[in-house]
Amino acid sequence: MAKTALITGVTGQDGAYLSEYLLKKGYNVHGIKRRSSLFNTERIDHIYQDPHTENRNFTLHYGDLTDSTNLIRIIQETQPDEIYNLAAMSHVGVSFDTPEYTANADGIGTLRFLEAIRLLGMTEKTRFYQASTSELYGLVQEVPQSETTPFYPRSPYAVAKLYGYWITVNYREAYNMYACNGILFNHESPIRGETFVTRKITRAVARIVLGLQDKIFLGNLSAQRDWGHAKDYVKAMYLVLQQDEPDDYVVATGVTTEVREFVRMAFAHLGCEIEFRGEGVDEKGYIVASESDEFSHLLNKCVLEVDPRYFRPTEVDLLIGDPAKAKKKLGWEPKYDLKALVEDMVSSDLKLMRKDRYLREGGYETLNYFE
Ligand code: NDP
Ligand code: GDR
Repeated sequence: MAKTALITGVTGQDGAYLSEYLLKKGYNVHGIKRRSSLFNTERIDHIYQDPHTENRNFTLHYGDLTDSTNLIRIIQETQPDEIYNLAAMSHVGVSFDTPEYTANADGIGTLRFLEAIRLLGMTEKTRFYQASTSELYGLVQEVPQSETTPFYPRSPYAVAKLYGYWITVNYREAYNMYACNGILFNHESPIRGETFVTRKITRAVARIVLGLQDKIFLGNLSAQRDWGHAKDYVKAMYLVLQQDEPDDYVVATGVTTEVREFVRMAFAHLGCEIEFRGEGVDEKGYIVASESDEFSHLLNKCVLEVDPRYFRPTEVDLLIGDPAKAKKKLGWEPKYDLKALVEDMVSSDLKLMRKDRYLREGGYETLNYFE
């Protein structure tokens, strides 16, 4: 019998990769998406199945983490063997602007799911995966960070996720539920949201070299992150729910890199060398060499500036994970290193931006409504 999975956050980066991965494994996949005024299914359009398709194995339901009634109804209707709770207000910077909503969706949203499973009498049938995060570690207590490192969250997002983490552990212990946390470190891809730093960089690098944009403005260039590829990380999510006993796992590469270095690698992939001059808010990036004639117009141009508006009231300076437990117990092994990740993202954005430039040159730009 095919297993049934219910995925929240199905329209997001991880939801899209995980859906495709589970469909390939023969699962019936149900996804919860929010109603929005524009289509928001771009990342899953390639696997979408029309409601009139016979024997369809990918179904979308409208729902929201802040509405328990619909969560209960969807779980009852779909009877999932596995729930992957990936939905969240996932932007750390934005959580300082929307702290109450973030607590409701990311913190209490997790409780709503666990309680729905319990109320429906499905604790024996349904396994639950919670998308926990390396942001829980926050202010550095020890490195590398592992399952036993104390938490010290540094944003409304991380504090909300701390509740999600502990309520998952509590329901496991109190009601003997198969409920697990994947403590995932940053993972990126060509379909990463455009306002996270890696995608903001790869998109801007592509636009700068193609002459569609002059420069990029970034915040803290010295932050260090342990970046992996989302394709590798959704496989770990699946493995977490396939074990004999429920448990919590750190998923990371074990390598950390500064934001500044990510920028250097992104330009380097297109044969451009960037040099950083100055310090703090006065730091700037200049292109000092180019292998390709196509990009020689950038030589000696300032293409990067620091804008303090992107600084966070409290920052997480250094994340580096220890994935030893996931490797040993889950047999998980990432395929992508940072260089391969950067290449994948920059190549994809270069293709997208060439399409943009083609449209611009063809005169197909958006017009003002009243012109
Ligand atoms: P994204 O921001 O790409 O996707 C988030 C998803 O959640 C989107 O589908 C979004 O819908 C949905 N969503 C947001 N709020 C609600 C709500 N109130 N009700 C229902 N759905 C909602 O995140 P990622 O895919 O990158 O991350 C997946 C999960 O993993 C998140 O919980 C994130 O916090 C966590 N995480 C991510 C890491 C990473 O590096 N990517 C690392 C560690 C944890 P819409 O498309 O409509 O906006
Ligand atoms: P993060 O990711 O906060 O780690 O959360 P993000 O890419 O937003 O920031 C990483 C680091 O880069 C610094 N930074 C900037 N960040 C953004 N977004 N924009 C900028 O212009 C910029 N300049 C510098 C940030 O200050 C930070 O130090 C991600 C999310 O996916 C979370 O949901 C997830 O839980 C964690 O990763 C693990």
